[in-house]
This record gives sequence, structure tokens and C-alpha cells, in this order.
Amino acid sequence: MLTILGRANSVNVMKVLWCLDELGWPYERHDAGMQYGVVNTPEYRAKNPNGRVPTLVDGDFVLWESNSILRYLCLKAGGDAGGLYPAAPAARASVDRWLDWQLSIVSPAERNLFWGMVRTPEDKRDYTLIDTAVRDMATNWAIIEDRLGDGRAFLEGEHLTIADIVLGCYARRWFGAEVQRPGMPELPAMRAWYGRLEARPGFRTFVAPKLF
Ligand SMILES: N[C@@H](CCC(=O)N[C@@H](CS)C(=O)NCC(=O)O)C(=O)O
Repeated sequence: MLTILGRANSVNVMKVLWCLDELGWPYERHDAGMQYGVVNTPEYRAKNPNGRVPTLVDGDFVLWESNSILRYLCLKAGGDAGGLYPAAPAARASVDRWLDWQLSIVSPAERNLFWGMVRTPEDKRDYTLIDTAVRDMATNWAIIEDRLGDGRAFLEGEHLTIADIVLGCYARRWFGAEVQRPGMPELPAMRAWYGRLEARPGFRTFVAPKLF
């Protein structure tokens, strides 16, 4: 049995739960992180020295970094993981590029928007930081808008891949009522793609619920 350690309201845990849902695999999840603690215990740190979530435990194998966990699950599924992770080198690298982009560009740019609007009381918010994040993310989402502008259904073509799962979790935060700010651009192709993600049961169960 696979075990996921991590609170369900973490964007990085959401990715993994949605991917497991797409694969249709059973697993256990145990709360850890933020209000649940656990991550600073010696037992947890022995598994994940960063004290972050998620951590995957698969028998004797322990893995941290959510995007690496997604890749591992798909490799374990074999082949192209039902289309989630294409096997041909160029197609796979193309998916991987979006995962790396999320980690290197999107996540740092988006952090102050999410933390400012969702995890900070209104009277303590720094709207300069929040609106800088809005502008930076508008630049990033313009790349996605352009990518989807040729009418493709998903980021890598006609099939959902783990690139859509990873960026779909951040799109949920962007489109959510919780973070709306003046000056957010219309992104019609991205909204249509987002509508296709909302139709996935794994998205509805693990990603759509109210942010907190
Ligand atoms: N790059 C890591 C980031 C992990 C991370 O920062 N997780 C956050 C939650 S999204 C965390 O553990 N925060 C501290 C906590 O929950 O206690 C990954 O993708 O797994």
C-alpha cells in the first residue's frame, strides 16, 4: 500500500492525490504539516529532511518532492501511464519542462498572492507584494494562454498529462474567488482548459475545495 504523508490543503499534496486518482490506485494518507505538526518529529525528518510535505512511502522506498513523486508514480504504472507521462523522449521532456517551470518560475512568483490573500488576515496584508505577484503571474499565465491558443485540449495535446495536473493546481488558486484582485487578465483559452480540468473527478475531490 502506498502512503502519502501530508495535509490535503497543500498544493503539492493535491497534485499527488489527483494523480493517484487518475491512476485509480489505492493509498493511505496521513495528515502532516502546518496545523497537524508531525514534520518536525525525528521520525518524519528521517523520511524527509526538509520537514515539508508531501512524502511518499512505498514499502522501503521513501520519496520527497511532489513532482518527483508524480514521475515515480507514472514510471511505476509503466508505459506512458495511461497517457499521463508520454514515453517518447521529446514528448516526455516536453511534459517535464512544465513541471520544472512550475518549481522554478511559477511557485516563487505565485507565493505572495496565495499567502497574502488566503493565509494572511485582511488587516495584515501587504497589497504591494500581492499585486506584484498578480503581475508576475499574469506574465506566466500568458505563456499558458499562448500554449493553449492553438486549440489543443491539454498542455501537451489531446490527453491529460501530469503537466496539466501540476499547473492545474496553481490555476485553481489563480481562478479562485479567494484571491481575486483588480487587473487580473482575461485568459479565455486557459479558462476553457481549466473547465476541462474541473470535469476530472480527481480535480473535483482534491483541488476544487475552498482554499484555506
Ligand atoms: N518543492 C517541494 C515543496 C514542498 C513544500 O514546500 N510543501 C509545503 C506545502 S505546499 C510545506 O511543506 N509547508 C510546510 C508545512 O506544511 O508544514 C515539493 O514540491 O514537494
